[in-house]
Parts: sequence; C-alpha cells; structure tokens
Amino acid sequence: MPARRRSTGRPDGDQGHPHKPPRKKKTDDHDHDGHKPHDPPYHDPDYDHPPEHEYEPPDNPRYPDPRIYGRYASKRPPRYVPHPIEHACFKPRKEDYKPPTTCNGDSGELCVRKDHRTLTVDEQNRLLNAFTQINAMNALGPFVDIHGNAIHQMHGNPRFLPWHRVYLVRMEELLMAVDPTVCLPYWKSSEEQAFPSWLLGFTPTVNLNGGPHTVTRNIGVFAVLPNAAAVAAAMANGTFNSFGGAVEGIHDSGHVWVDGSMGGFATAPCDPVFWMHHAEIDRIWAEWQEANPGQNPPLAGAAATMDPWTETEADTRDIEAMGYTYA
Ligand SMILES: [Cu+2]
Repeated sequence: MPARRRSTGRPDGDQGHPHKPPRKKKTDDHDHDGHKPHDPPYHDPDYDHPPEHEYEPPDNPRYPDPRIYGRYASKRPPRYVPHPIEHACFKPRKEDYKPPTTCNGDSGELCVRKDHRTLTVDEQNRLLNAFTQINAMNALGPFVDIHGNAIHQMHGNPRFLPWHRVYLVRMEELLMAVDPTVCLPYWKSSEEQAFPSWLLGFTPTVNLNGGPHTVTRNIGVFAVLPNAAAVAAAMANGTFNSFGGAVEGIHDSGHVWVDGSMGGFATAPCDPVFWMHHAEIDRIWAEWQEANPGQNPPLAGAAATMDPWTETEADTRDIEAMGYTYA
C-alpha cells in the first residue's frame, strides 16, 4: 500500500485555435500506436465489456524495486554494491541534529496536487529536477515501459481510470524519493487550451527497453483540445461506464493534441505533461466520484487488480486513502 504523504476558467468555445485547421486525422507514418482522438459523443458501447484479464509478468532485471514496479520486479535483483561513502563515519554537529523520522513511514499528510499554473518557479524546478533525477537513475525508463505493455489492459475499458490512478501514485512516490516536496500538478487543458509553457524546453531522453527515446511534440496539429463543455458533458453521465468512456475520449484527444511522444502508449509517459494531463483526468474522476457516490468501475476477478501492482479497484476509490488530494 502506498504510504500517506505530506499535507498541506475560462471555458472556451469550439474555436480554441483559430490558426489551426479543424480536427484532422493522422494519415502519415507517425509512430502513432495509441491514443486516437474521439469525436463527441465520446461514449463507446464496447466500453461496457470489462476485459478478460490474465497475464504473466515478464522476467526483466530492469525492475529492481517491487514497491514501484510491482510484479515486474526482478526475481534475481542485481547484486548490491555498497557506495564508498556508506563506510564513512558521519557525525552530525550537535546544532544540526534533528530528531529522526521514519523514511517509509506514514506521516498522515497528503500530497496536494495543484493546478500547474499556481506553481512557483521553485516548485516547477523541483518537479523537473526530480524528473531528471529519476531518469538519470534509470528508474524512469522501466516505469514508462510498464505503460507500453498492453498486457495490463489499461486503455479502452473500465480499468482505465483506476489503473492510471495507481500509476500516478507510483510516479509520485518515485519523484518523492528524490524530493519529498514534489506532488504531481495537473494541467486543466480544457480551460487553458494551451500547452504549459514552462515545459516547452524540457524534452528529456529516456532509456526505454527499445532504446533511448527523446521527447518530441507536434502541438495542436492532429487534434483539437476538448473544451470545458466537453468535460461538463462527460461529468453529466450518471453511470461509471458512460462517464469513464467519455472521460477517456477526452483524455485521448489531449494525447493526440500534444502528439509526438504523447501520441504513443510506449513513449507518452516520457513527457512530463503526460503526468499532468493524467492528473487532470484523475481530478475530473475524483470530482465525479463525489457527485456520484457508489458508482464504481464494474470490475471483478483478475480484472479488478491493477497489475503489475497489488491494488484492487476498491483500493482506488478514495484518493485521500491513497495519500493525495487536489487543490
Ligand atoms: Cu495510459
């Protein structure tokens, strides 16, 4: 179970991008193996069929830590080599002494996920720095690869929302291992109709199983960002599947609108905007949950386990129990 963490628009019309041609389908050879933009109405009747779900995790030494990588964790972890500094005797000066705190303990505090527009420059830098650090540690690549593995059936069915909820919490934990002040911000694209400008210059290269991938974007070329009316229409659904299908369609359009890395399942989480886009989708779900108590994803058996992690659908119903909240 994840530890608990720290506590603490303008609706556009349909013409969000006057300089851009109307929604246009990709026809060329882009590596678009994933998210397809949806035309309203978003609901897909196939969404009502929960997946038949079984899988075998791959045996892959790229996944040393079961807390983050779940069942991907290697059965033969790499041999531990102590860092030279671990043998140094470190004595803090008396004035530096602070009472010890538990590392993986339950502080009872919630990670507060904020609108990225409200982040200070320091908070922006801390997020990008933590992202860079987990990438440099080669912890990010294997984590992105999980999203590239369709075995987890996390798109196009009722697992979409709960699965990505767990995925985001794991990412937040990974970032917090580097900087405990970091929480994932959200990108309210329906209101902004613009890409977060402070991310534009940040295009990391991530070592994926298939080789290094450098983040690219083709912003606004292949789709139109859903607007506030589309989000309101999704929110108006009274049952989980109709809501989930609609919100996944909105999510898909956001992926295709950014395009480049964001256009493919295997590469999308390399772009930090993926996490902010999904935090917004998750925030919309949390809001809908409050308005529709008891409406949960209709998942049972193996399909109810958010593999490769152990959380079940029921574990994902309460975001505060998962250690975070939205501001
Ligand atoms: Cu996804």
